[in-house]
Amino acid sequence: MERVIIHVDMDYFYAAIEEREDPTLKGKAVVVCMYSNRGESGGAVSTSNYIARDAGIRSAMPCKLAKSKKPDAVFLPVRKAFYEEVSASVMEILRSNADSEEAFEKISIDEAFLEITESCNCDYDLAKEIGLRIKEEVKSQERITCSVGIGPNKLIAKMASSFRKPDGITVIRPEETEDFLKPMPVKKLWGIGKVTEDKLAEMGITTVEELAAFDVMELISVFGKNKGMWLKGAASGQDDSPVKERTASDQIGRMASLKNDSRNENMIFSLLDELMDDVIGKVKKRKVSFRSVTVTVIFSNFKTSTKSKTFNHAVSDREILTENAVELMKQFLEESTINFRRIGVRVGNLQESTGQKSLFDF
Ligand code: TTP
Ligand code: CA
Repeated sequence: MERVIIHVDMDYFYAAIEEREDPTLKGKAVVVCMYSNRGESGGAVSTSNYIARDAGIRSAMPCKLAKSKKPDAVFLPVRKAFYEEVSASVMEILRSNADSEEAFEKISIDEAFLEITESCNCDYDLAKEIGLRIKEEVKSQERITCSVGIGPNKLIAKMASSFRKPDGITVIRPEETEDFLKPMPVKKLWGIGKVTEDKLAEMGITTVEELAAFDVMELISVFGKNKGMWLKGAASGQDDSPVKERTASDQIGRMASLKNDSRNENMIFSLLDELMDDVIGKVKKRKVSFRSVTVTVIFSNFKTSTKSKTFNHAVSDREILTENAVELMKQFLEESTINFRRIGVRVGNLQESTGQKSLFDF
């Protein structure tokens, strides 16, 4: 059956979030570093923005080497928990654009597939409009950019999204897949790692076109039945794997900036209320219940802090969300003296809601 799949990949994700949080970083090279227990000298680059990449900085490179390539770059430590929150908000935007709640598959902190076969009725012009709408929603709600790939299956969609980056959109119609894939080096085929690439090179295969033309029996003799057949199919753009959520356990979250940095309780609690409306709406729509509530505050000095509460039972009531989120937010207000810049609320440890007890059963 004909399908239309979108793959979304956020651009320079961790560094883009840091840029968004601190406008003074605009125009500068930004490198996000994972520091080891040996301190700042032992870290590796997690990611960097495109200005830093122009200077030759790459993920996994020692931070020291990155520094020597671009001494005036801004080096920042990884804030994983915070990026997870932004990811949860982005994923909710993406999920809401899929054919159904289930036609969605997050594959990493900043990438997901969604099926839009029904929404676009297999019309690729309409599919492109949906892709552009997703980009717009992510940009306006989260103030970061993403790259979108659209194609007849996950393999093509995934490869299309990395075709134009950053802030790109690439649509590959079924009749275009062959021409799209042909000139690519085999290592670009999603699923081919370094070992396979080297083995193929030994066999004289370096482009997808060469792989597609290769005798399948010979591929099977080298790689075994499953992999051999997969290689042959992938090289001609075939992929039947469904878009399917891998883990039910997930989180639903929203974050937003205050109109201006402030400790004004009315302003903070009314924004928190809006965010909770949004979160609980999504909880109901996904028919899930949750076992934890987390509140995040980003202060005017860009420090991020989170507080969580976990329950014995899964719940889905707005009352419980409100009660706990408000309490956590009050703790933040009591403990801190600095203005708040951005706040977020998230529910986690999700479970299917069917047959779930409500607040009033306890
Ligand atoms: P990627 O999607 O591979 O990279 P990216 O989003 O930074 O850049 P782009 O997609 O525009 O090329 O990875 C997503 C995030 O995962 C990235 O922002 C940081 C993290 N990451 C690491 O921590 N270490 C790594 O080696 C890589 C590749 C990514
Ligand atoms: Ca990315």
